[in-house]
This record gives sequence, structure tokens and C-alpha cells, in this order.
Amino acid sequence: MAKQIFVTGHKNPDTDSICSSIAYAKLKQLQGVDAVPIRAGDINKETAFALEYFHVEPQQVVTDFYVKVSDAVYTDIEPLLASASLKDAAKWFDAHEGGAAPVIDNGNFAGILDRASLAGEFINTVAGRELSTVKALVHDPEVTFGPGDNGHDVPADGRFVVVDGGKYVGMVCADGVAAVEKQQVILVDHNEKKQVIDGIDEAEIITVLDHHRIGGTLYTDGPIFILFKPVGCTATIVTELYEQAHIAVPKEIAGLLLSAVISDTVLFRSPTCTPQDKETAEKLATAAGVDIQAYGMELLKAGANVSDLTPDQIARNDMKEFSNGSKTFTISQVQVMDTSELLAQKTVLLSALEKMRAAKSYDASFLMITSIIDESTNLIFAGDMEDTVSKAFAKDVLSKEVYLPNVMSRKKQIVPPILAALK
Ligand SMILES: [Mn+2]
Repeated sequence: MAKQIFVTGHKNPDTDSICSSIAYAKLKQLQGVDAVPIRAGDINKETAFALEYFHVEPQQVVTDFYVKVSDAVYTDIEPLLASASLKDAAKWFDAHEGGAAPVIDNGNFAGILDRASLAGEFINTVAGRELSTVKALVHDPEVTFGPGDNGHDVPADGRFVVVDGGKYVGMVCADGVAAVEKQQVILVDHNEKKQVIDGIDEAEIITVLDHHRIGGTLYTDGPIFILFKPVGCTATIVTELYEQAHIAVPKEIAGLLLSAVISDTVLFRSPTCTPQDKETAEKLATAAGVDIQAYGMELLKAGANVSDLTPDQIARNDMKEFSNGSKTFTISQVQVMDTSELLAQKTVLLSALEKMRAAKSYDASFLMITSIIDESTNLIFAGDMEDTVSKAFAKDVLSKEVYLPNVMSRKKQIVPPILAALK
């Protein structure tokens, strides 16, 4: 049976990544494609509100695409019993390739029997010496693998025993790992490698739907379907694909897509919002049976409640990683109704950012403290980037902070000036 196609948003998923992956997987299903939404990690409070509101369960979490030993293990290689005779052992080697036989004792993996040590028993026979037993010849292998281990760790030469909880499972070899059918993946709402689930090089990207800058470094072996549009939300692109397919958006999916548009455009306040996003939201609101403004404010408020988050959680809220090739930095964002409480904790937030920056040796870690009401951002950061920040925004940096009126969008108003200032 062919594997299901995975549809996923970025690491540290936001409402658009969660909802657009669910909605696009649904569209593919309605078109007869065996696609399933996945997510890279925990959902945030805003997304949880949307999913609960429209009674949709969050999709399964997948944290990497590495081929696993369990995908490649040969389970039809019968083990030898420790109580087997030398003759039975010889028959086993006659029927199997490889230099070692897995041996079990009382149902548990006992070790391996080498072809060479069994051959030694032939010499003992000829020399008239006392013969050993299979049990006595068994020894621990140098390496074994568990079903959850990464296939790329299996050495190029040889066959290796796979053991799970003390029980023999089967054997694995590098050729078997290489022969595993690649996991097909559809990326929505991202294309920068640093934001993609780990191990994407062992999978096959077949589609990318996105509304961000092209962040380079992704590579495919064959031609793929790509749709990038400079709109405010991936959900707007997904809705367009439903229309193109002449498939009505199911009610709960319309609710999720609407939530994504509201979230990404901050209820149409963000400069990333286009007329297409607004028109799309209106159609989706009708299909979902909600009032945009009333539902929108409820949704944003659910996400804006950071009162129960620790400074560490705030520092990595909605975090994305960026690189220009030489400098790597992260930008997190919190969107709140009132920034004063967070700004009062600035010292604590800066040390949380510094801890995060130092742990991964980022050049800088930024936090956008964005006011939904004032439509402005206080940008604070850890790392030695005063000159870059000052140049990027043509402002003096005061104690690791710049105040940016009319700035709400990371991708349109923060990332491009920082990248330009780094050139
Ligand atoms: Mn998005």
C-alpha cells in the first residue's frame, strides 16, 4: 500500500500552518488523493481556540522525516533457538546470507552466532575434539538497532539485528534503508529549510503552497507543483484552489481557513493583507456561519492572552529561524491587546532571549511585542546586532529595543530590512 501523503506547515506552527494543512489535505482527499495533515509541534492558544470552535481535532505530530529502522527491517528472517543443534545452525547458514545468525533464548534475544565460529566446530569434529553448543558460541553483537532508530545510522556494510524491549524483531541493512519508499510531503505556509521539519532530505517534496519570501536551499529531484502568491495568508491560496477545483469548502474547513486569514492579517490590520484576503475572508465567514469582526476579536484575544506563559515561552512564541548564509537569527512574536505588561518585564524577557540565543549560537534572537490595538511593535533582541537593527529601521537602539509604529508584519516589515542591513 502506498504511503499517505503528508501535508504540513512549519515548525512551531501558527494558525495558518495548522489550518491550511488541514484544509489542503481535505481538498486533496475530496479529489481522491490519500493525503493527511500533520503538524510539526504543539498548537498555540489561538489555534486551539479555532479548532475547538469549529470542532476539528488537531492533526498528528510528526517531528522528523528520517527513514526509521522499523521501515526497513526484514522481519521474515527466523532466528535460531539457543537450544538448536550445530546441525540446525549449519542449515540456518546454508539458507541465509550474512556472517551472523540472530539467536533467541526463551523468547528473548540472546545474541548472535558467527558463521566463522560455527565453521570452527567443523575443525573440532575433524580433530576429534569435544564439540561446543550453539548456546556457548553465542555472543553479544557490537551494534544492534531499535525500531525507532534512524536508518541513516545503519553502517553501509553488514546486516544488523533489530531488538525491541529485549525481543528479536528482525534484521536491517543499509541497502534496505535506501530502498524504503520516500515519504511524500506537501509544504504549506513555509519554504525555508530551517523552518521545515527535520529530515526533509530523506523525504520527497511534491508541492509547496506559500506566501513568504523564497528562502532558498530547498532541493527536489523532480519537477513539483509550486504556488507562491504575495497574499496575506496561505489559507487564501488554499481557498482559491478549492474554487479552481469547483469544490465547495466544507463548513468547518471554512471556519479554519477564516481563522488563518484573521490570524495572519491580524483581522486585516497587517500591511500584508490584500483585497483578495478580505474577499476570501468574507466568503469563508458566510460558509462558516460566523460574523468576521466578532469571531475575529474572540480569536485574536484567545491568542493575545499571554498571562499564563513563562518568559521562556514568550521568548519563543511563534518563533521562526532565518539565515542569510552567514548570519542566523530567530524572530519570535507575541500579539497582544496591551503591550505595557510585557514591556514591564523587558529585562526578564531579554535574559530569556539571550539564553535561547546562546544555547543555539544564533547571532541574534528577536522578539516582536506587537500591539493589535495600536498597530505597532516594540522589537527587543539579544545578540550583538545593534548596528544592523539601527541601520535596518533607521532608528537608535535603546537598551536592546526599537519602537516601530505601524509595524505588525514579521515577513514584510521586519525580515526584509534586517536582511538588507546585513548585506
Ligand atoms: Mn502564513
